Amino acid sequence: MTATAVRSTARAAAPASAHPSVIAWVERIASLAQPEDIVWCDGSEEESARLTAQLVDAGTLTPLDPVKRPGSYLARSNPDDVARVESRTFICTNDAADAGPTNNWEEPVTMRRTLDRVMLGSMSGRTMYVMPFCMGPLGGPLSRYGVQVTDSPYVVLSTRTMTRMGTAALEQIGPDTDWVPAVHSVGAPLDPGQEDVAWPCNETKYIVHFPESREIWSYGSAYGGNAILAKKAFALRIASAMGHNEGWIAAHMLLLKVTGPTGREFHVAAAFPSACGKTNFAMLQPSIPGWKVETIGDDIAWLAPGADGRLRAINPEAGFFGVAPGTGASTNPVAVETLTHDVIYTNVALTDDGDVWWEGLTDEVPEHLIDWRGNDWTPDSETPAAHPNSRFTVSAAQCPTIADTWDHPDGVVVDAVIFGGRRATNVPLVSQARTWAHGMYMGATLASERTAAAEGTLGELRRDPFAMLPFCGQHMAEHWQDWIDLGARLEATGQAPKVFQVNWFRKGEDGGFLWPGFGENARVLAWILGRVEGTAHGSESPFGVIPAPGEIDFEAAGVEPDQWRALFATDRDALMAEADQTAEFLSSMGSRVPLAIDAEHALLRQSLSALPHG
Ligand code: OXD
Ligand code: MN
Repeated sequence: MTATAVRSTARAAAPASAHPSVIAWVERIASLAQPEDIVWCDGSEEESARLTAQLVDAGTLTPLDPVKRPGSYLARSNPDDVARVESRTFICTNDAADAGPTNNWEEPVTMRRTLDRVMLGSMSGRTMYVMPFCMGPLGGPLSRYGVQVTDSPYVVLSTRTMTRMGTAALEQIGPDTDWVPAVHSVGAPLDPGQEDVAWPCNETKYIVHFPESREIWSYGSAYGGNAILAKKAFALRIASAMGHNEGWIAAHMLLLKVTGPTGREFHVAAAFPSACGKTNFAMLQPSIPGWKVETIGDDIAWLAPGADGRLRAINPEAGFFGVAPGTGASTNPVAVETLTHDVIYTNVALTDDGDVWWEGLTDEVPEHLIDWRGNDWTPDSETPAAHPNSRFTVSAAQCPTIADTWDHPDGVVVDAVIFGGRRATNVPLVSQARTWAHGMYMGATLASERTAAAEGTLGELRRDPFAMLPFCGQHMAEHWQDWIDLGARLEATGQAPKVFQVNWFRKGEDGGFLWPGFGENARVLAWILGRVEGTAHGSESPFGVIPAPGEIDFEAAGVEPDQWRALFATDRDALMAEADQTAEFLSSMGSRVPLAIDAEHALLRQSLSALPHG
């Protein structure tokens, strides 16, 4: 098509409800990417069925057994397109200093030139789909809008599950609506007559964010966060910059609702780095009678003070894009039940009877599988059957523990904020921050050990402040300041949530985990809520307030008294060594580190120096 023809196609196909600003943008991108055709997505069942059939024909999706996994499909990606590519993810602020030390920065004008070059004709021979979407409940005060164009029907199906996508979202975009434009191309134009491949993509990849103009451009990948731009690119990176200007926070956090034995309801927001069990915690099945946990979100929360001065949160997403390996009946039975129907699986293994399998789904390993690359696999094979980053894409509404409040437009009131990493040493099972600033110090210094540490020494720490390291679209230290400012607003009305740190992963001398985790984490959650309610007294420690003797029945969780003590042990030398590493980390964040964080670090050092030697 000529550029003029492309433009007029974009306009002709636009629904009557499309705002002129959206149409003009679609025309502009169409004349750059030069697709064969343009389809405005309505988000309907019929559209989804049509695209699914098309993807089955193209070999991108394999239907699973309709009795074992009704409505479900398996996709196998190109083996070089299997994960988010952080090295190709850019934050293009006008001033490099505003992207901060943790992001790849590139000068916006140069980057725009590069994008124009790679996007020129990048969709030729393909259909460009226009997907209006809403993050958060439609019309909600905390919700925000976006429009993504993509040349991947697989990305359309994924976005339909992960967001409120289609006509209803488009109708919300009026003259005064700020909406985020997101351009996505797999970067694989087709010549006339050229046969397509099952998973088109390009070796060259760009995942680019312009936080100041609130734009996203993605080229070369169809996988997950690289391509479902509503998720990490919008709901975390662009949203962190939006929140900075508008007084709210985009957080890499799960949200859950807990009901205690008295019937009192609480809501909890928890930040754990990627692959530290957010989905498992969000779907927790408490081991203690009388407690119920319901799910609101498993990955992202948007947080803002409500009109009543209390902290409110929404899950901006509508689905779960979860890691399959490690999800099984013993680790997350709720996820296993959620995944029984209407799921798109990507890069898991296929069983001989047309079902899916991945490491950790069952204790028993099937005798024969087709692995994620499409090859025969047996238990003797040297590579995993499912890719370690294989995924399921499923609607949140079909989770059996989804809370009735999960899509409440005003969000839920957050009673407790939790930070947690994967730490073999030093960090106790649970502690409560003394103050909001102390809690923010816990968030800012969050880390996971890269290697299992030997007893008494400290493994190399991968810092992941607020679990946002790959997802912060602003200067990291400014993100910390936003949290501190949020606390000041909440404290002004005396209604700030309590802040806690947890660590399910501390190891004993024998290298084994000291705490069983999973359903037993409910005991920790119950203590946290006891602190919120004022029924748990706790005791002072250098880490903050920890459970007083008798406040957590650890023996019922199968933990011996000496293991329990080890979960809270303070090794002065190891803690001092960590404090030195933390000082280096804080100075690597530059001059924008909030004074309150530096002050907390000094306080920690003071309390460590009071610890007995040896
Ligand atoms: C995710 C991640 O996919 O954090 O949620 O990487
Ligand atoms: Mn995540």
